[in-house]
Amino acid sequence: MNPRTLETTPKQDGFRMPAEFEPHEKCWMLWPKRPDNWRLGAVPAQNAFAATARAISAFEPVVVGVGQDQLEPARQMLHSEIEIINIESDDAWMRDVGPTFVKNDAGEVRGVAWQFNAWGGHKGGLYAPWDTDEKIAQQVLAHEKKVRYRAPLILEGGSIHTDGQGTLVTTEECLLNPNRNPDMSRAEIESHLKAYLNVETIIWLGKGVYMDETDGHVDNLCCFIRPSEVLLTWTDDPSDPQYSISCDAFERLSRATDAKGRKLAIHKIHQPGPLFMTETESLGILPVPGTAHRKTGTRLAGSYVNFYMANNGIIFPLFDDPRDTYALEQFKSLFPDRTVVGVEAREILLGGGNIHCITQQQPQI
Ligand code: KQY
Repeated sequence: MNPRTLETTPKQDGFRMPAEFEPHEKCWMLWPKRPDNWRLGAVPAQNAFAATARAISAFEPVVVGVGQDQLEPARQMLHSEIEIINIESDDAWMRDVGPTFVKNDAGEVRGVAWQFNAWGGHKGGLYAPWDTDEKIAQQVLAHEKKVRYRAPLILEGGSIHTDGQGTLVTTEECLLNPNRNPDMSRAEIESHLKAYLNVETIIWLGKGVYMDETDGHVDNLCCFIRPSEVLLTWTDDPSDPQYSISCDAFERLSRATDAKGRKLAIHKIHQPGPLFMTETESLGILPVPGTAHRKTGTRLAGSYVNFYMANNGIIFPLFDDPRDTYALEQFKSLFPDRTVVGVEAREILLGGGNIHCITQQQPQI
């Protein structure tokens, strides 16, 4: 059954996108399976997804959408507390293909369904077709009996972060990329963000993390951790291509004021690595024409910023890297009221994203 679709916008109806650090009803995920993106038939990735779901489920309910042919293995691998529902998908990035939830002051929750073209369609996108992914937001909303807004632009949830108080941060590399909405100007894109997320101030960063195949999703680079405070991925190494990207983001954030007129406190978190795909890893991925091929030695877009803020918890990626220990300590000091849990996430990174990309929070009513 399709969710009821409105012709109005969330702004017109008094709905806004809450920040991720606000209370959640539950967390949504999908189940990975495609062998041309995940090595060894996706089994190592499935283990990492299951560990992520388990870690989040200690703080809030988790629902995982699983394709019909994977229902049995997923049931075996996912902890019994995790709800499984049948949702078919092209891949497993709920952040990008799921709805963005919006909420009003009375506590009603609705969903925005964006258009999706697999991160660039036929101009640099990562796979085709993507029509099964396109239908996921409406299935989630139908399951939750939530009303839907259908936004008139291509956008992935990983390309935006909000403070829930009228400010949004995004990147030019992604949102202004001609492979998303080539006929829209920056002003038109801003006007859709304002209408569908009910924000007033948009902070434009330049590029996303070096070699990020999403064309620079902000969720790998920078996020709000509370109102007027952001966390930015960083490197101290001026010879690393990430250095100038992070310096530019730092300068833009330093100049910015949020929707309430506040300056931002900017916390830097040092990136892991740099990390690269090994030969063993790349050989485990099935090469298929039409799908982005992953080669040995490719630099991976590893970042601790790609973490999930659960109710009273922080679930962050571990990379088997010396920086993991510093990241853990930093998360603990940034979030003294939350329990910080690391999850081994290299297998998720090998698929092109991380913990934030595979999750989508549904706000509490
Ligand atoms: O950054 C994200 N939100 C998603 C990453 C998707 C990678 C697809 N291979």
